Amino acid sequence: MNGETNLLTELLGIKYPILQGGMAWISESTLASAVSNAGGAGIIAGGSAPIDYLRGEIRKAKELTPNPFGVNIMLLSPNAEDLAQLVIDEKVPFITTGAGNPGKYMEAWNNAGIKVIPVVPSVALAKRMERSGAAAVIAEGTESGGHIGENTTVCLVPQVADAVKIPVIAAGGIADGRGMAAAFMLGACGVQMGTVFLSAAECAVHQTYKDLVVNAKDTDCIVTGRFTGHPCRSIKTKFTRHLAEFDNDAQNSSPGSSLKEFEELTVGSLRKAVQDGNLEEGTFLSGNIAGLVKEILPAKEIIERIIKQLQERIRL
Ligand code: TUI
Repeated sequence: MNGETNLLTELLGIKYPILQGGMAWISESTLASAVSNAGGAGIIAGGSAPIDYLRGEIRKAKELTPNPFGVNIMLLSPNAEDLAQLVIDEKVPFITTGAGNPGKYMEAWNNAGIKVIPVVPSVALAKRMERSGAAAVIAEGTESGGHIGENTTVCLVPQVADAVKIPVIAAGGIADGRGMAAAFMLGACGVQMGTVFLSAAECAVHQTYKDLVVNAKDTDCIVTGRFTGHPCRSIKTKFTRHLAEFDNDAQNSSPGSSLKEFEELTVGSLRKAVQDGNLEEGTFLSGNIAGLVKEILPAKEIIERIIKQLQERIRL
């Protein structure tokens, strides 16, 4: 490998082994096509969006880039089943999955020739996914934004890399060429990055969201919702500090009583952040690496800077 092409670039037909995280409400056709046009793998996030909207986004991206792009399927979403079929109908070349085990869809996707790349928070799930026919796995450390597992990137990636033969992509806490070089040292052959692409000029989140990311420092993220079983990392605000109190309260009282209140507070909170920049009721999902992200740049420039930094450090 010369620092650029490798197993993963060959698998996906991309120039650089960089995947853009499929971020619900955020990763749509404009961002995904900008990343794919820049030589990375752009990804449209299904989230819980209506299927007709997603079909439109996939078709728009096909117009905006001649290069491959993928779709992320968030398995907790009520639309997961329909989206699983949509990616087959639209002949999407590769998909990533998150927030669950995609086992029940694997056969249909493999039969359709779709390359499946599940996010795995553990070695056990990585092995199961390899057995089910995954083309690669994304070992995502707890440094990530949004829904997170427990293990860190630096611990998880080498263990997954030792456990499977398929390509391993590192995610969580990576936003520059140093992080990417470190991921290679840990045994990954590519990276997935979400937070740094929140700062892309083509990323359509509210300006308030971008400002929070580029002004964040190292200690500005917080995890909420551990007591629900679906912990989420976001930027610290008055609202998310309040949400974090539920975790402490749940230890001292019956979690059931506070679950309903928590759900009422958080329903729609990502949309309120992304579309409205609502600091009072929005959840601004972000990875712990936000402190490293300092400016708004076109996706092409983000990727080229990262590859330049990478090449200054490693030649494999
Ligand atoms: O999925 C993500 N990040 C997300 S999804 C999301 S929307 C959401 N909002 C509130 C609660 C839950 C989701 C926001 N951010 N990242 C990929 C990811 N997947 N992280 C962790 C996992 C994961 C967890 C458990 C993958 C598989 C898994 O399997 C458990 C099992 O069934 O074996």
